Amino acid sequence: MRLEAIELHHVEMDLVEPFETSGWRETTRPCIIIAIHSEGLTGYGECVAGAGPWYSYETVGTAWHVLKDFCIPAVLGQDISSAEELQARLKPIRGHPMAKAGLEAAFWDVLAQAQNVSLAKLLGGTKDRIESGISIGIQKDIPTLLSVIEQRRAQGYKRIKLKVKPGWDIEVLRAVRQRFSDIALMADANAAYTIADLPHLKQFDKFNLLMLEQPLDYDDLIDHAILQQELKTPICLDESIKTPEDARKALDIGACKIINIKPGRVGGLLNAKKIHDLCLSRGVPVWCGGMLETGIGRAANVALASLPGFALPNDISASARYWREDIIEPPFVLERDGTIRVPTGPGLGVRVVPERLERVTRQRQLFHA
Ligand code: OSB
Ligand code: MG
Repeated sequence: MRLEAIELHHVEMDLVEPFETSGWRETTRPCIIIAIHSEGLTGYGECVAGAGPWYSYETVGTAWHVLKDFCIPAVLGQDISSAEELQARLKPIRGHPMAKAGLEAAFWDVLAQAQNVSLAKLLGGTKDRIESGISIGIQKDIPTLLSVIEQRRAQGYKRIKLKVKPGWDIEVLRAVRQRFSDIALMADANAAYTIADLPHLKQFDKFNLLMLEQPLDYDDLIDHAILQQELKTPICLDESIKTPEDARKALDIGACKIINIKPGRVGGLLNAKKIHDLCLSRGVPVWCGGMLETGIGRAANVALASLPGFALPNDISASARYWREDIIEPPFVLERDGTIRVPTGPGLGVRVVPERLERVTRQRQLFHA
């Protein structure tokens, strides 16, 4: 497929409610929507780099720069027939996985459309619906959190993930378990602890958690392996797994028992699939994480999560959990059984609504071959 034109949209959308983690708080979500025009088709991808370098070093600003000055020149006007080929062209560019992943996602969409298959099918997906979980940010107090959980459970979310940090952890989990003794519950620390907190972290074992996500530093594997030895609760790594090689090393040294796969964090859907394949071959469960995506990124995540190794509920919630109005149609909705349907139409299988994309676009740039 000849990549005739590529367009970048710097988008900003207001979240329906603020989202707070151990390290940052977001009220509006920026992202870059990438459109690839090829052979009369348009493919869309989302770059999930955020407003600041809080989750990882990438930001909308660094991703825009790297896309404009390096990634796009490496592929524009080229005839590229597979994601492997696209990845090879981007290989000289070190790091910047979110920038690369957004571009690769747009390519996957256009490739699937050209073959008249859904992205899920092209990736090797086997499920027609995916398990939907919800990630609940840090709240102002415990009563507020309990009512948020109550409301989300009533909506049908089958797995609840709580953001934790020192001072918002043991007491919170105890209160949640007292009120909801049997819900599927997990915690995500976004790297808020160190190995010196080991005695404190051992207390997490009392709450029957599905897993504890990324307790230690964002690039650590070694201390996680030490911690996992001492914890009954399975550790799930998010930030620390940036490549398929990281995943292999983490599993080899016992740094985690579960991996959260985010295409943006690992440099694209192809690498995401490689991590999935590795974990499936080793009997390690994976699930798809989220970065508060618009419907474009969400559609790609849903397609990915339809692969057989995605054995645990995903951080893929309904569009309404994030946006008053998504930029795609139809929006993703939660089915009564706590799942989200995998679109079956060609490519992403959802329609990007041009007026809505226009309305949330702050800046755009078109690159012609
Ligand atoms: O650590 O998983 C995370 C959102 C933004 C950045 C990092 C994370 C998250 C979430 C929300 O937990 C996942 C979602 O619903 O998109
Ligand atoms: Mg996380």
